[in-house]
Amino acid sequence: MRDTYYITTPIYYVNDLPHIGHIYTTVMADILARYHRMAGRDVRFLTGTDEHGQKIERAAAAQGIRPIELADRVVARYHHLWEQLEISHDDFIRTTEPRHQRGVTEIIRRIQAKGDIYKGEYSGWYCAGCEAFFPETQLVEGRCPDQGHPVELLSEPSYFFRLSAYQERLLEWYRDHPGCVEPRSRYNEVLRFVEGGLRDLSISRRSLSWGIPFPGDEDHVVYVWLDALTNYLSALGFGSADDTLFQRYWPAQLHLVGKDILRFHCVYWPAFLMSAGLPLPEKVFGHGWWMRDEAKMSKSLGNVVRPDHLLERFGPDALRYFLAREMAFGQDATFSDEAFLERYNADLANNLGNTTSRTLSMTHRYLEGRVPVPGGGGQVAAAAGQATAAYLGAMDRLEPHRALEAVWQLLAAINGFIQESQPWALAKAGAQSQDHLEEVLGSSLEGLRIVTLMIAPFMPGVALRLGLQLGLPEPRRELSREIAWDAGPRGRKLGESQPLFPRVDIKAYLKEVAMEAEKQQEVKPAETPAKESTISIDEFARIQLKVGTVREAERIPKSKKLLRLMVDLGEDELRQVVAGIAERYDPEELLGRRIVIVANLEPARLMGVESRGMILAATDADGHPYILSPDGDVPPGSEVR
Ligand code: ME8
Repeated sequence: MRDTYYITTPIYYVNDLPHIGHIYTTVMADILARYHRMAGRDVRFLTGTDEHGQKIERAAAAQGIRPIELADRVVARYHHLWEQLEISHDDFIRTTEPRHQRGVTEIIRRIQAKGDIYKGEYSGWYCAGCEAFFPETQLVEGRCPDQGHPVELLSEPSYFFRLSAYQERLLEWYRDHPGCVEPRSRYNEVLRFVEGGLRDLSISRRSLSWGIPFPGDEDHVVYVWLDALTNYLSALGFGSADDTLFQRYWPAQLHLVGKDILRFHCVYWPAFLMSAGLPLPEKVFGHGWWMRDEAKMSKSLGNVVRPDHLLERFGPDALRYFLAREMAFGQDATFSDEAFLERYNADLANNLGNTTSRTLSMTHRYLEGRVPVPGGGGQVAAAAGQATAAYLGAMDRLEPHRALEAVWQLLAAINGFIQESQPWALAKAGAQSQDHLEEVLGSSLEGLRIVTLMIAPFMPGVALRLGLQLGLPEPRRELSREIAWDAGPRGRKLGESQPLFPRVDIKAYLKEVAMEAEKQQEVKPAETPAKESTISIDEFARIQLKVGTVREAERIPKSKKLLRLMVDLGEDELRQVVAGIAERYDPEELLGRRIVIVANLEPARLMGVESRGMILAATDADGHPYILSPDGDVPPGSEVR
């Protein structure tokens, strides 16, 4: 293995705030980056934001601000979140930075010099949700085949990249490098896709202004995916005067992405690189999706989990652990608060928390905090040997969930050993059992030292605190040496003990969250305006009222009043709105119905579900809602005035 390790996450769109999906990729990349640093490698870990393109331009316009203002706001949230989650990235790239523009200009210059760019006319479908072009034959029921977003017809002059010329070379690359796309099922998908034939790719847009000017023809901007993918190079100084980092770290060892953007990373990206005469990345790993209500959690569907309350209440390490453990790396998983809380109590409070606290407190009590030498270690040493081998193998094979399983097996072995050996009885038995007592506590503590080391990439904060309690110095980036039995410093004393994960009363917690949400949902009576109070036409004009069609409706669990609706607002917008109408309307009767919504209302969370708008309804004297509908067949998205 080369001694540098360059790992990247996708750069995230700034059309909306981050959710669990973005956190997942970034946390997993962080875990791998930390692991490789501990193993002594020269790691470079990059994340960032993707700020150009139609999607961002439209999202900004909908909020009445400039795209860069929207980007600045969302980027600030990303920075804050990565700090809260202890993400240890070395760089954060924004595609609006000059260094990035230089990189994009340089890659296009090289591709052009190779003769792989020509001017033509693009005529076909475009999905703004995926920022991708689709031929008519690929559409599914008139929508984009990847994620079911609406598509729009485009017809404009465009620059094309000769992707078709790279079909054979790509197939060769996949065959010669069977590990270049993982997991295996995704590798097969990519292979099949390319075997099916490649068309040339439109790489410029004329009808869009929010992007990097196309070198040599400023009437066009660079297609957002060519722009975005190049971040992996431009962040290393590619195209800039100083390209030391580029020389040192390119090609990347791992592009970690979600499976939604595999084609861009495994087909377009290597083809661009081949054309530009640059080395290809060693591996693209496409992980699975976090699902909610059996649909992919996504910003455009609005069914996303925002991490705020979990982070606030349980801290970054519990969330990081849950994400890494619950999802088999590469497969899909469902996110639920209940699953989080159960794992928290079982794995963290109980297995990790109790095993450490009982071992530490006995050592304080019976040995005044002195850590005995671990000796041969018997069954704990054997369990540690197995666990560390399994852990290292799993981390190197990109199976972090299996690595955690191995750590928890070791914890179970330590716990079982304590149970069997009964140190409390040995302590009572006095001097003749002293050696045995020291042996038992010594090997349990040594097992815990190894556990601490192995959880460090996953839960850096907890590992640090646990390390202090065990009287350990910080790990020294020599994992393979430190992870061995009896490799800890001799003659040390324990630090002060503190509980790591206080148990949660799950029922009480869920009730508390539900009550808080109900409270938020109670509409505070507006201050009664004075009778003569009027608003100007300009003030009224600020309220965006739109006709929408209800596409999905369902009750929100644990709420009597609330329904979650997905409202089609025309163009490419499907909007999630929570409405307090469940006492009078059944979800089924609302499907297909035209309604009117306040479209530019500040987003709010009701019972933990995000609502981006409000449905207009009249209320009778008993407070029953009556939904307003247009008197005729106006299309969704029509303005109401
Ligand atoms: O696609 N489950 O940005 P994006 C798991 N800008 N991971 C998820 C997820 C989910 N439900 N939802 C999102 C883009 N992700 C482009 C990338 S890269 C050169 C340009 C994660 O903001 C996952 O990593 O839509 C996915 O690939 C990424 O967020 C998409 O983020």
